[in-house]
Amino acid sequence: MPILAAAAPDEASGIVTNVVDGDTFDLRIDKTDPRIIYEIERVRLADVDSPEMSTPDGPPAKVFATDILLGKKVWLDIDDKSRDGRDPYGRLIAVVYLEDRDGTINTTHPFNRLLVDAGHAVVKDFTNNEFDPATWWEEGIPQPELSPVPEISTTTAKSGQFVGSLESDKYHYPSCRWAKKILPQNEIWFSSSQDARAAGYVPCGVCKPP
Ligand SMILES: [Ca+2]
Ligand SMILES: [Ca+2]
Ligand SMILES: [Zn+2]
Repeated sequence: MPILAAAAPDEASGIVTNVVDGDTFDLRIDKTDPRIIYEIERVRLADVDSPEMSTPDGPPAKVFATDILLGKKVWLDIDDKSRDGRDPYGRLIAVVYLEDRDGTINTTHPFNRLLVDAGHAVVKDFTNNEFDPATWWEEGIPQPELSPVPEISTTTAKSGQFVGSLESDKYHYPSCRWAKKILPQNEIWFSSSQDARAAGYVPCGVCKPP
C-alpha cells in the first residue's frame, strides 16, 4: 500500500459561483492557499468522472451538482502531488467538502462521494494524486452491482429522479422546497417513484411526486 497524505479538508474554501457540469465548478476563493492564484478558481473533483454534458446523463449530473453546490460554501483538499495542485487544464484537483448546518466541515461525506452515491459519477482513481477514493466509504468503493450508475443510465434524461431524506419517509421532486432543506449527507436519490416506494418512502404532500 502506498502511504497517503492525511486528508486535509481545510486547505482552502470559497463560495461556488458557477457549476460547469457534474464534476467541475467555479469557486470564489475565501480561505486561500499558496497554490491559489485567481480570485475565482475552476475546481475539478478528484478521482471521479461525471458524464459529459453532450450525453443524456450529463445534464442531470449538472442539476444534481447545482442543487447541492451553487451559492454554497465548500472546502477543498487540494491535490498535494500534482504540480500546483492542478490538472493539465489548470483546474484545481480537489476533494470537496460541504459544511454541516452548524458550520463544521463534513469530513465523512465529501461531495466527490455524494456524486457517486447519487449515480451521477463513477470512481476513476488516478494514482498520480494524493487521494484514495476507497477511504470515502466505510466499506471501500461500492461494487458495480451496488452502484446506481447502470440503473440511472437506462432512464431518460431528467426523468424519474426523486430525492428523500435518510431522516424521514417522504420523497420529493428535487425542486421541492422541502427537498432543498435536506442536508446533502442525508439525501437518498431514487431513479423512479417505484424505487422510492420499494424503499419504504411515500410521496411528499407538497410537491406531490407520482
Ligand atoms: Ca491536500
Ligand atoms: Ca487517486
Ligand atoms: Zn416535496
